[in-house]
Amino acid sequence: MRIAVRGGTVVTSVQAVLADVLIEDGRVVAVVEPGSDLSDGFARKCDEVIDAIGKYVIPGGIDVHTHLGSIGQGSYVLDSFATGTVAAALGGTTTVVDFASPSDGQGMLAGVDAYHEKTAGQCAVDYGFHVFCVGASANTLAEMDRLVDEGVSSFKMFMAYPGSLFSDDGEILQVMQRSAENGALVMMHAENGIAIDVLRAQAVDRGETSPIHHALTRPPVLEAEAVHRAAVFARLANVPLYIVHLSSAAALDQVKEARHRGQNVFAETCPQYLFLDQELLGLPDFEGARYVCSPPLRPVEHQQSIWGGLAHGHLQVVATDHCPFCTWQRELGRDDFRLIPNGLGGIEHRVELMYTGVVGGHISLTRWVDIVSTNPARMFGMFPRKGTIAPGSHADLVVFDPNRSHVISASEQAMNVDYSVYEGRELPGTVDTVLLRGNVVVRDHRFVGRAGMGEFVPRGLCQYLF
Ligand code: DUC
Ligand code: ZN
Ligand code: ZN
Repeated sequence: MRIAVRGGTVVTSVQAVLADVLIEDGRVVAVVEPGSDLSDGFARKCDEVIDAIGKYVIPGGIDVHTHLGSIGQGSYVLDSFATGTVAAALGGTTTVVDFASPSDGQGMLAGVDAYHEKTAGQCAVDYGFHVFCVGASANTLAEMDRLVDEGVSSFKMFMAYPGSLFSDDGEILQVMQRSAENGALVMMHAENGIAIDVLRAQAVDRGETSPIHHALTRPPVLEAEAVHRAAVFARLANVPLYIVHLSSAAALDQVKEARHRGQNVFAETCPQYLFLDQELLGLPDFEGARYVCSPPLRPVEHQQSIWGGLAHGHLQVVATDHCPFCTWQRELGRDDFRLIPNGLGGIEHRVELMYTGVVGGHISLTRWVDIVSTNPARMFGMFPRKGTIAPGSHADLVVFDPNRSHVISASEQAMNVDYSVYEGRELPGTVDTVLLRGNVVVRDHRFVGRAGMGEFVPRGLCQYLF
């Protein structure tokens, strides 16, 4: 199968150039001057020529933080691998890395096996796994080694949620020490869960049970403290550290400090921390419950700092933490915000939302590609198979129309959730065509792929060290 994508501006993390992309058997074979003899000759013997004139051609988006079909928090995510990966494709994301979450008492290896079963034949885009790592038993540490060998090379730990996913300081240090040996990357949910639980109980005792108290009892200082503590352990163990879903200016300052010390401390943020703010949790009639996620949405002034962090390289990745719950599921916490299942949906809009940052002057075109595709690929051991457009790389491509705007509406979304936290927001550009390893999966904004086209991506070690 030979395809040529012709006449577009090819944007990678380093440059934007007018070029034709020539594809054979799922891989990029050449990126050449438009109209060159090579391009013309290839096009004459092609199965398909895609016209990208006036459009950007970027590497397929990589969303390294999703929770498709996950079970927990008294409810379950209705957006499954089948539905969520179609939404991903429509939004220009061709690879997701989801969290295999072992059920109670199940080891990490068994948890990953269960996720292989759950995803088999389901996914419309390529997919990999991280694993939730709770505690540091001898078995857990041994399983880590095995999983790294199997291409599952990153482990999420929680400084929040005492009594369930929480690991204590000693356990975190031990897992980091093991990662110094096996090369795994520790991903940290950095919030001080012990202190947060005290604040939550005190709030409920005072009768403060509505959704806004979810945010007020998880203040930025407890995120910043946890980032600092995790960075100290990473320094002791001499390993890199990846902070997930960074939400606040104070937490960002801690990342910057660690990086100034010379540490490989990295962080991702999510579109919700750039486009939504804490006031939404105060909406009347329990509508605020729709915006509950952890860490919580922050007061609007944090957004400027987070954009700055992305622009200046202190933050490296934008992922969605896609974990949507329907309105009826939020009802679980009508009388007590602690019972509202938390997480927001966004897998369908990340690439287009972040392009808003280019139009708004927050980030450059190449930085956009960097944070939605190239850095995630490098951070999680997929580069240069993924995350770039170069000879030999997977032909995961997005043709993006910067001149066609559209408005987000739940009535048109593919994500399996009954509302959109971005309802009514205008996006200045639109994903037009998407290729997954050389197969057209989105054409004219319509999904034309199929479940099962997505393949498991065994990943190597983090390639992002400086
Ligand atoms: N952390 C996540 O990464 N996702 C959902 C909830 C949470 O605490
Ligand atoms: Zn988390
Ligand atoms: Zn998450």
